[in-house]
Amino acid sequence: MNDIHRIVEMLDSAATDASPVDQVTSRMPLTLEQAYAVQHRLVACRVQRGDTVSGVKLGFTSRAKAEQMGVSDVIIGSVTEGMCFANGSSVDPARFIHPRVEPEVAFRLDVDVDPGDPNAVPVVTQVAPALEVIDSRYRNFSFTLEDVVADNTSAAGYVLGPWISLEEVRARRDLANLGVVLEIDGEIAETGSTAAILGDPLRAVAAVKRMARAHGFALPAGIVILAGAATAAAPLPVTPGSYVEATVEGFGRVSVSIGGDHG
Ligand code: 0L1
Ligand code: MG
Repeated sequence: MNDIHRIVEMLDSAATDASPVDQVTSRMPLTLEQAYAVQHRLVACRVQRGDTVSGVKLGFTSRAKAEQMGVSDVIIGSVTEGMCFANGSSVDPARFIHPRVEPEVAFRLDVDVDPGDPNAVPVVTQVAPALEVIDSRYRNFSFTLEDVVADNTSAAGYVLGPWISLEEVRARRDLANLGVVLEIDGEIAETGSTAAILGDPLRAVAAVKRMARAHGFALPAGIVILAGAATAAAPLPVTPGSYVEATVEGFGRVSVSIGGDHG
């Protein structure tokens, strides 16, 4: 069994058992290329169990988070149908280790895009408010850039609000300067602006194509693009009945409540 295979098994079990592990790079070096190879294999494990890739996500899209990590570029990961919770539905926190939630903007890719084709344009015409649940499989959320890439960029769940026409939004508002509020149990947990997402969330679409080309991701029509967080992530409450809601100014709300047996 080679090292990559062992890392994939470790991170896959950590996610399925909701049990944290030590960061990979504390025991062995990992290049960025190897980290993406681990990530692709982890996602393949999910697909083998019957899940389907439903989209891609970017991380480190805010300057503050990139600086905190000492990185100058975004990272890319995959999200699956099994990670998608319906808007307003209830999620069992027992499936996570130490979940955090962040308000995001999502796009839907309208056309198949060959990331290697310089003329291929990633067209998006629909936009939605979104919540992303991140849950590092590493103890204490402690990782290097390579660790977090290997761990599929901490992807653990997402919720999409109503899709609306991008054209309609842009006719009325500046997509790059919309207020975003994250509320937990009716209290404001975080506030920010869509400007925190690469200066303009639409830049995420081009960044996804560039990252997909660099790191071997497919971009079929219909996938979701989670553009990145508009505020810092907040701990996802684990008390049943808790309620998390994000509002993106001018285009709606998205929410999830906490269910399950945990108190
Ligand atoms: O989606 C994100 O912005 C998270 C990227 C990974 C870093 C983290 O887990 O905080
Ligand atoms: Mg995110």
